[in-house]
Amino acid sequence: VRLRHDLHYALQHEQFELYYQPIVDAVSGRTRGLEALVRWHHPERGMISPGVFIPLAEQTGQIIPLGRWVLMRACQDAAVMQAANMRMVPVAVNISSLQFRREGFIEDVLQVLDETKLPSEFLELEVTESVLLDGAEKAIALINQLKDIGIRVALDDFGTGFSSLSYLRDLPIHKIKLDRAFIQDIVSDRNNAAIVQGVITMAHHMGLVVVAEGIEAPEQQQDLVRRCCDLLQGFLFARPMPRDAILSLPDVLP
Ligand code: G
Ligand code: G
Ligand code: MN
Ligand code: NA
Repeated sequence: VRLRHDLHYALQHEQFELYYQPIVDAVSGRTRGLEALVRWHHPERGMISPGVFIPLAEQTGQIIPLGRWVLMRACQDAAVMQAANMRMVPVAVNISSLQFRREGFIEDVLQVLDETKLPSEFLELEVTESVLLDGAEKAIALINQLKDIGIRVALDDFGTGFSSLSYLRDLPIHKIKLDRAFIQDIVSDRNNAAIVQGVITMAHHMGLVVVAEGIEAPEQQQDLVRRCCDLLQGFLFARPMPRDAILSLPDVLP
C-alpha cells in the first residue's frame, strides 16, 4: 500500500532513471543495440527493482504514465546520443501489454518521436506474448502499424509465456529474445540446448533475428555462436548502465 502511494509520488519527483544495456553481435561482440531498463531510486528503500514495481504499476494502472515517461526519456536519451555523434544503434524499450493495447498507444509513440526528433529506425519496442491475451488480431494490427512507421518489434522473454507457434507465425515481429532461463544451463543441459537450437533454426527460416539474454560466461557465447544466434546480451559483455556511461564506451565512440 505504501509503495503504491510512493509510485505515484515518484513519477512526479523524477525518482526514476533509465539504464541501458548493450546488445552485441554474437561473433564480434560489437554493440548493435541498447535495451532501456527502468530503475527506481527510492529515497528510503534505495534502489527498487523493476521486477518488483512494474507488476505493482500494472495492478494500479500507473504503468500507463510510467510507460509513457520511459518511452519519452528513452527517445530523449537516444536523441542526445545521436547529437553526441555516437555510432548510433537502436534503443529498445519494454512495453507492458496494458500500455501496448491501450487506445492511443500508436499516437503516443508518434508524438514522442515528433517531440524528440528521433528517427523511428532508432526506436525498437519489446513486447511479450501477453500482448495476445485478448486476441491476436489486435496485436497483429498494432505491430503492422509500428512497422509502417519504421519501428521494429521484438518478442521478449520468448519461451516462458504461453508460447504458441501459431502466434510466432502470425505476428509481424522482427526479432525474438530467448529468455535467460534457456541460456543458463545451455552448456550442460541437452534439452535446453535442443530447444535453443530449434528456436534459432526456426526463427531464421522465418526471417527473424534471434537475441539470447543472460550471457554470463564465455562458454555460453561460444555455444550460441556455434548455434548461429545473431545477438547476445548479458553481464559477460556489459551490465545495464546510465546513459552517460554508454556515451563513453569505446565501442560506440565516433
Ligand atoms: O532490469 P531488470 O532485469 O531488473 O528488469 C526486471 C524486469 O523488469 C524485466 O522483465 C524487464 O523486462 C522489466 N522492465 C525493465 N524496465 C522496464 C520498463 O521500462 N517497462 C516495462 N514494462 N518493463 C520493464
Ligand atoms: O525481461 P527482460 O528481458 O526485459 O529483462 C532484462 C533483465 O535481465 C534486466 O533486468 C537485466 O538487468 C537482466 N540481465 C541482463 N543481463 C543479465 C545477465 O547476464 N544475467 C542475469 N542474471 N540477468 C541479466
Ligand atoms: Mn526486455
Ligand atoms: Na527477457
